[in-house]
Amino acid sequence: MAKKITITIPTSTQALYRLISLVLLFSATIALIFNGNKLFKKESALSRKKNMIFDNDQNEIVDVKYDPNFKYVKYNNPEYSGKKVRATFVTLARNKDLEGLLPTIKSLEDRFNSKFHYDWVFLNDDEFTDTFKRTVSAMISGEAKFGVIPKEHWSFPSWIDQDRAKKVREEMKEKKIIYGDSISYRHMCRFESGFFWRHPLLDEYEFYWRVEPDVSLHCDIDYDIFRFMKDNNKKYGFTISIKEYVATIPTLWKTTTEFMQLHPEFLAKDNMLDFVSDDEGKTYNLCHFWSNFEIASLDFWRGDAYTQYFEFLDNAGGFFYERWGDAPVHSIAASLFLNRDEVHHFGDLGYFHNPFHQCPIDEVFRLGNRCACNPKDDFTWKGYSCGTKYYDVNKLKKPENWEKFK
Ligand SMILES: Nc1nc2c(ncn2[C@@H]2O[C@H](COP(=O)(O)OP(=O)(O)OP(=O)(O)O)[C@@H](O)[C@H]2O)c(=O)[nH]1
Ligand SMILES: [Mg+2]
Repeated sequence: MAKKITITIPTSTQALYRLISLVLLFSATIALIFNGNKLFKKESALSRKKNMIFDNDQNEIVDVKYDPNFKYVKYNNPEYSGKKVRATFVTLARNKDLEGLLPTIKSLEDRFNSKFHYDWVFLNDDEFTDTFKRTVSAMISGEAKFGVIPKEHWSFPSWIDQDRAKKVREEMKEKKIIYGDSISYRHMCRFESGFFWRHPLLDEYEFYWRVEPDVSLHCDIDYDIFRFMKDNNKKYGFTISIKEYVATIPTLWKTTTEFMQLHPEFLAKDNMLDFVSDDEGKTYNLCHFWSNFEIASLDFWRGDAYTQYFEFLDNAGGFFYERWGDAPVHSIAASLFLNRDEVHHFGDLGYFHNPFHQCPIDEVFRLGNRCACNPKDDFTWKGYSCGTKYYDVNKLKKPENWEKFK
């Protein structure tokens, strides 16, 4: 008959075991709370890579090595819980621009909007075709809207002397000034300067992002850029700044000065006159934000200062008697009517509009955001850019080693 052995553990030892178990359980819980998220993410990233079979692997499992600097592997889009802003993309285009727009929309959707689903407004001086509407709508994760520009926003105002305007176009053609002989380019510049936000399709929005055909983003944008604008009280955001062709705007500064004398009340207290003038306002240094990219407040254009400024410029006729561009017009207004901290340089997006690139020069940033660009191409710190000036006048810290990218 089997002998029954009874082991009696003293009560004090039982209590000790219980205590040890509790401490172990507690430590494991704490470790999971603080590291679990990271651990699990990394493991699943690794196992996904391990489960992939590559052509030349002969079914071997690849040992994935993570460089300690770049161990962050993106598999999932980050989650966003914040409220969206009333914002939209805006594109002025012709039906023939469709081909140039598709890769652009794809780039912006992949890099940004597929995470946020903002709307996209398309404007045209002609009706968009069904093909245009169908094709772009299929590419956009927000709602795509299409509007026709009213005639009075895209035609010669009554006070323009047609003979004088024609003569200027002929002279500019002789001098080979870019778009100097174009009527439609002038309507485009005047429309972007003074009318795009007056289209009823834009009424419901507070911010916009201007997009042109054939532009692209080089880096992932993992934050809500419109939310950033609103939360930080930014009114105008740009990527590239550059000098204007002086032959297109001979009297723009003189006209601006006349306006400012009539309306000194519109000058912002902490304005950025030092960005657009090197001699305290006597002359224009030609610096402007390259307006093919703009993320800005629609209310800024809707406001009194800009509305009256545009009207003054339009009456002077320089959109037709010269070839004033919307870029210097917007930039001068932003520099004079806004406080400097309301303007923002988006140095983190990576952007291309022929022929210039903006490419973040910081390598860790570039790799972390999957930027597909060469920092040597970055225009920001080059001689013809106004990037250095912008950082200097605003006393902003330039990225490390920026001098190497001059
Ligand atoms: N509907 C319409 N859109 C136009 C017209 N001309 C230009 N645009 C649009 O206006 C914007 C600016 O025109 P662009 O031709 O890109 O002007 P730009 O950027 O100064 O010059 P590029 O260096 O050629 O790009 C783009 O979004 C064009 O699609 C036009 O006649 N009709
Ligand atoms: Mg363009």
